[in-house]
Amino acid sequence: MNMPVLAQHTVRGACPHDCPDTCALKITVEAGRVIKVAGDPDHPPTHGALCTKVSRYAERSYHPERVLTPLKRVGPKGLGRFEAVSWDEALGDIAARLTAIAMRDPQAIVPYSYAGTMGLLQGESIAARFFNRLGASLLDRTICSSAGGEAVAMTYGGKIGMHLEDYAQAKLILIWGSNSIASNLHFWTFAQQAKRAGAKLVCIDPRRTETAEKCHQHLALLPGSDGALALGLMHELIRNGWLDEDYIAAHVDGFEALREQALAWDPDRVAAVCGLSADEVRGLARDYANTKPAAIRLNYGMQRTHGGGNAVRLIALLPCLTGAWRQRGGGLLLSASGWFKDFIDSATLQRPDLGSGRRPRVINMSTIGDDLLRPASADFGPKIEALIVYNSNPVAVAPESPKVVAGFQREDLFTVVLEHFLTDTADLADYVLPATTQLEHLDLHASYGHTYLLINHPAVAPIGQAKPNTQIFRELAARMGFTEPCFSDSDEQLARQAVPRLDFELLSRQGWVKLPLPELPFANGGFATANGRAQVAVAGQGLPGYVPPYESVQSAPALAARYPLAMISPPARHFLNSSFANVKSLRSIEGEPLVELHPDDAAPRGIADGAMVRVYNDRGSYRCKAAVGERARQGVVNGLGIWWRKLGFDGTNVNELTSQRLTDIGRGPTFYDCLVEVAAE
Ligand SMILES: Nc1nc2c(c(=O)[nH]1)N[C@H]1C(S)=C(S)[C@@H](COP(=O)(O)OP(=O)(O)OC[C@H]3O[C@@H](n4cnc5c(=O)[nH]c(N)nc54)[C@H](O)[C@@H]3O)O[C@H]1N2
Ligand SMILES: Nc1nc2c(c(=O)[nH]1)N[C@H]1C(S)=C(S)[C@@H](COP(=O)(O)OP(=O)(O)OC[C@H]3O[C@@H](n4cnc5c(=O)[nH]c(N)nc54)[C@H](O)[C@@H]3O)O[C@H]1N2
Ligand SMILES: [Mo]
Repeated sequence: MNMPVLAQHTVRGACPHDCPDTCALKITVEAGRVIKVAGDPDHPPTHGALCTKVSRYAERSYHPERVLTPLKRVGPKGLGRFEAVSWDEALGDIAARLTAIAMRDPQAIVPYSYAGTMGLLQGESIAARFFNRLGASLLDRTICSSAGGEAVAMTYGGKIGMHLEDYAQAKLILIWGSNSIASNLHFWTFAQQAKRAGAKLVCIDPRRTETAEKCHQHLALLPGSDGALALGLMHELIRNGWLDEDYIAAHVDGFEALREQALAWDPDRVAAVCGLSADEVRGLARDYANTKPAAIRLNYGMQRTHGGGNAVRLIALLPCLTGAWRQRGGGLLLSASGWFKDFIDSATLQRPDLGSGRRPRVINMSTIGDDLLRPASADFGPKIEALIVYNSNPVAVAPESPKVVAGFQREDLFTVVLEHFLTDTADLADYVLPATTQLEHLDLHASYGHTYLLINHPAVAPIGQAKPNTQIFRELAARMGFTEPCFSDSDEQLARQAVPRLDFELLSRQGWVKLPLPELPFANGGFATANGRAQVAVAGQGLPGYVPPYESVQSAPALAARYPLAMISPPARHFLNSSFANVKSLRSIEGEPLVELHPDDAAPRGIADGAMVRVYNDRGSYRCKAAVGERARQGVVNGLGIWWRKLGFDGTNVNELTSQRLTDIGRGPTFYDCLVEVAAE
């Protein structure tokens, strides 16, 4: 059909970003160019609204600095100097280098990817097939959510919980470890509905975020003390006879042993550990026990400390102890992603069987700094000789960047980065391969904050010479001589393979389908554990308890004598991790890299609002501006993330200071478990 040149049409899309909201998009195209990206008014969670970042998605895709041809490094590593080369030359050379390494040991090749796009296709489909077939090291994808994710799965049997829409029915909502307005905006809409209908909103967060300001109450606890607070709430539930003994008897395994331990956590002890008052602890327990329905929106911000996993196990038990699950609008949500498990055929997408029985070693993405610097050994296996990075910017986002940078700078490391932009990571690559953005490729999206599956139709043809990740790995597979037919599956075929149980035609036409799930998931028990009951104790882990931070004034007094301030580094509202840091209009809203300090911490250090400061500890040092005010509580500083290093004042960002120590459960990073000192310049 001949379309008139200026005719507009709309395409159904999905936001690809790492965010619980996974919005349905309506993309307007005119003359082969996207002119508008809007939220789909018919998709209930999106409700026609987008965040500031994604409403500017076209600005990101048509950004003048997009990488649009394959690039090959010229000159020494790290100068970020490249020349354009053909796809043919780039893929031929990469295949030759990888083949030579694989002949010695394919485990010396490591994939490094995360959720730059959360798409099922442009994430781990052909890429996973490629690395499985190759026998490369496996990647343990822990950088965000594995502590809390594994903890909630130990308790409920999966990463499952309340339906997003039901928060509108709650009479009390605890927003726990989440800056919802910044990072879960479409949840906030439902919380606002509840608030208008009389619900009380309580925010539990060390930082006075924009969300905390809009709640009725803000409990600014010390980072990493959430497990103690949960034990204090249990203490009060037990002492005051507020337990739902019938629900516990019918649907919870093993509470008796924890009952004893919780009785040791009276409000005074809890208050001292959490930096709250005993009345705040008592009041929270009273509200939680006596308001029905009571909902908890737990988010990943509270599990980035040593005891993050145990804290999630304790908090996840609370709605089981009060029977909050019985009512619509009661319960808890950390992640909804487990609901998708039965509807997505990941074995077909990723083909672990292509490894033909080999069991490659596993590299934890959260310790990539140390691992790149490790020599070969019996324990570790071969030295890492090649890294293939896609959907991630590890040089900016991984902890303890001085080591990450030193690793990426190794002249004997061969690094390929599939990217849209010359990020901090791409700057250290041997080859940068231009990837398409969400406007240019097909994909499917599950969500970790709601229960709809979405499709993203390509709106326009690939820009420049960019190719979808799937296509790049297809072509690389062919160059490596991988002849299995699964390497020829098209994106359309992959999409159909991915969701065999859903109505693909409806999905394609409407843009989204709601999963068929029980309305009140655990009103009568029915958890996803082996016996259907919520689990208090878990084999190998025992009972949950309070695990103090590695680095805090209470748990590490000698370290705290030198570095007395606890630093957290939560996301800046107008960036998405490190994505969008290079979109000028968004960067200008964020201003400059900064650290927030309480006036009582700033004054003795002679730090004025707006002054340049140095934030430092034994791992590194980071220059930024001080924002003195009430966003920070006393004793805690907030270094908002995650700036690109090269856009910072001295070519560093906040991860210069964070450590590679791992969480108690899930082998996750402890970004918010970090003592520092701040000095005026
Ligand atoms: N605008 C925006 N949206 C985002 C992101 C982004 O970078 N920008 N990131 C996305 C990603 S990757 C994720 S994983 C999700 C979830 O994203 P999260 O990283 O969980 O982000 P936040 O909701 O900001 O939650 C962090 C909150 O936890 C608080 N916090 C820090 N330490 C503690 C603690 O020890 N205890 C408690 N109770 N609170 C603590 C912080 O002050 C902050 O307000 O959001 C996604 N959405
Ligand atoms: N200090 C500190 N560090 C943190 C956090 C924190 O709170 N504090 N948060 C942590 C968390 S929760 C997370 S999830 C991680 C996130 O870390 P990452 O997953 O690395 O996230 P981004 O920084 O957004 O980088 C994603 C990159 O993928 C690219 N990309 C997007 N779509 C595509 C595509 O289709 N193809 C290709 N090839 N590339 C694409 C983007 O351009 C971007 O550069 O960071 C962690 N780091
Ligand atoms: Mo994340």
